[in-house]
Amino acid sequence: MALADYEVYPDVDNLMADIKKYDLFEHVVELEAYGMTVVPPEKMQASEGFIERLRYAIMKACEERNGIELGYHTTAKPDMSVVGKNSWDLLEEDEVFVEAAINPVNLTLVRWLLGQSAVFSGQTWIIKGEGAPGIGLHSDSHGIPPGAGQIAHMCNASWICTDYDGEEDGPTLFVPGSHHYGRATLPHEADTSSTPFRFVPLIGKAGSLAIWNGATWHASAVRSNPGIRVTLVQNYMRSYMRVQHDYESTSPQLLEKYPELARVIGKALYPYEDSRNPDYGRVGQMMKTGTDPFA
Ligand SMILES: O=C(O)CCC(=O)C(=O)O
Ligand SMILES: [Fe+2]
Repeated sequence: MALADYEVYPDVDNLMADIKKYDLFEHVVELEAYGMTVVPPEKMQASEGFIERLRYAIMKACEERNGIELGYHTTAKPDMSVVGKNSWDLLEEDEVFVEAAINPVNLTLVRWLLGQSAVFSGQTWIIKGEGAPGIGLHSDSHGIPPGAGQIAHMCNASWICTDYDGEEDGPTLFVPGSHHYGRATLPHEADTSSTPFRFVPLIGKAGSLAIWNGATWHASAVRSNPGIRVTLVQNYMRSYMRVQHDYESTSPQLLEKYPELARVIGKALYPYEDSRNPDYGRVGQMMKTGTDPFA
């Protein structure tokens, strides 16, 4: 008999069932030990053509919002001072962004890290052309002081929309195990050309999901290959964090169509809807998050 079969710890039993169903045990172990994992496309339960639709929607949003033409992703030569602008708040741009946010494999791993009350915090694209520079080592767990490293407080679940076959593609770089340090990098640790910390590149085919504990130190490599790297970055947080984007005003039609979205934007959590009167349903849900890291 498996421990989950006793059904005495529902917040974990439900996760165990999904981890088993989606064959994610190795990824959970990697998240615990290394602080990051890459789930290949064939495990992602995405609909046919999902990653092509997502890549297209990102490129279209970038073109429309920034008044540029990117062309095809294998040959695009974007002006790097323009493509990174206006890149947040994508959810209502196209329903493919909702699919990305509530993908069941994605949410299983997000909830493994942040508990059942994990809240969606924001989505942004990364479009990176030939010659684009890398960035230095950092933690995404902004606002978490040293001393609070026992659990994940936020996570980054990024959809890889173009192949990352090697460092020439300009991928993210990770310091395995650095989430255990429980602090952000200091300025003299951040430069990848001089840091004493060893790092590994994120390698994965388009359609993979790279997910990391927000405290895992990461950077990115220079892109030397032609064409563009396209990524959808998604951040999720515990309910006590300050989210990057307040999704409270998401269209009611969208929330009705996607109940999982209503849950993950924190419809059952603070803040109160009526600012003068407490909403006791929300109080109860928030109090429950204080009982267990998986709640
Ligand atoms: O992959 C990259 O270019 C770095 C991205 C990054 O730091 C992030 O998404 O938090
Ligand atoms: Fe980051």
